[in-house]
Amino acid sequence: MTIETQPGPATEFGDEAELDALYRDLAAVDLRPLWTITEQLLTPSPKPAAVPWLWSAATMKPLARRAISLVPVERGGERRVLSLQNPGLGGRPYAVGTLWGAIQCLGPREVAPAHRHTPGAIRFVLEGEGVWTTVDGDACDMRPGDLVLTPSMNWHDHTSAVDGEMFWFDGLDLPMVEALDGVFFEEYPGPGEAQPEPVEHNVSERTHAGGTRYVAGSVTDTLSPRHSQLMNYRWADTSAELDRLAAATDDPLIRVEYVDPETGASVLPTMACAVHRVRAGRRSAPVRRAGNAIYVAYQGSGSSVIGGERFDWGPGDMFVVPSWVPVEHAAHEQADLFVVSDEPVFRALGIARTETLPEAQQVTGTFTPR
Ligand code: GTQ
Ligand code: FE2
Repeated sequence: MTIETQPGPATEFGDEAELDALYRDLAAVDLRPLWTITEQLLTPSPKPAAVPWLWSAATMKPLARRAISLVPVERGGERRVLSLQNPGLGGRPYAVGTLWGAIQCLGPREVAPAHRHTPGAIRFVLEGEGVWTTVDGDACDMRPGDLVLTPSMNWHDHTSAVDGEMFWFDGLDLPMVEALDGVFFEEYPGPGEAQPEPVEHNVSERTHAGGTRYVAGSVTDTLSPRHSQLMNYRWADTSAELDRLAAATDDPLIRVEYVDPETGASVLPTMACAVHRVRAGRRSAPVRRAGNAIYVAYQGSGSSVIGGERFDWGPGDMFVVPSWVPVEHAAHEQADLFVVSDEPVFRALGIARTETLPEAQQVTGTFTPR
C-alpha cells in the first residue's frame, strides 16, 4: 500500500516555512507524522485494494489446456497452476488481499512433485478422474466436488494414473503467511519426486468415517490452531448434507461449512470452506463480511450482485468478494457455490463482523468477463 502524505493542517503554531522544514527533516530521518496519514490508515471500514472480479471457465479452460501441451510439470516450477490475479492488487498474484486462488491442471499420467510449505491449501475438484493427492503419505483420491486439504507443512504431490485431463481449484493462505513473513518451502528429499504410493488409499477418510464433518451455516465460536486430520470431504456427503438441510427450510440460501470432525472448528486455522446452495428462482439477502472470500460455481447457474455490480456465473466460474463488499446471490436453476474465506483468522483475532443489509442492492452495472 502506498500512502501519500497529506499537507499538514494550516496552523496558528509556527509558520509555513518552519512547518515545511519540519516535514523535510522528519522524512530525512525516517519518521512519519501520523496526523498527515491518519485518515488513510484508520478508515471507518475496510478499503480492500482487490476489486470484485470473475474468471470464467470458458476463458480459463482453453488456456489451461494450452499450458498442458506446452509446459511440463517439473521440479522447480512444481505445479501447472494459473493464479487468479486480481487487477486491483497492482500485479501481486492474489485473488484477494488474503487469499491465493488458482486453477490447477494435470495432463495424462503426470506427477506434480512432492513438497511442503507453511502456507496451507485446500483443493476443490472441478473435473476429471484418476488423480490423487498424497498428503503426508495418505493418497487421497480426487473426484469432482471433493474437498481435499493439504494443511501447512504436510508433504503433498499430485499424481494422475489415467489418460485424461484433470482440473481443480486451489485456495491458499499464502498472502496471509507472506504478510506475516512466515513463508517456508521444502522439496521432498526423495527417493523419487513423489511420495511412495501407499497400498491403501484414503486412510484419513476411513479413520474419521463416523465424525461430524459439516455444520449448518458457519462455525461461530470454535477455534483450533490445528488443522483437520480428515483430508478428503466427499461431494456425495456434502450434497447429502445440503439436501438434508434444504428439506428442513424454505430459505433461498442453504449454507454448510466443512468442519474438523474432532474439534468442530473450520478445516484449517486460517481458512474456512463452505458450500452455499441457492434455490432455483430465489435471491439471498445481501450480506457483507469483514474478510475476503473466493467463490467457485460448481453446478447450476445464476448471478451475484457484488458491490452493486452483477456477475453472471455457471459451472467452473470463479469470482471474488473483497472485504466488506455486499453480496447477494440469485439462481436460475439450483446452484452450488463452493466458498473459501479467511473467516477463522478474523475470529481468532476477535475482529469478526458480518452484517445483513435490509434491502437488495441497486444494480449499477454488469461485469463483462475478459
Ligand atoms: O498444488 O502444491 O495453487 O504449492 C500454489 C502453490 C498449488 C500445490 C498452488 C502450491 C500448490
Ligand atoms: Fe504446494
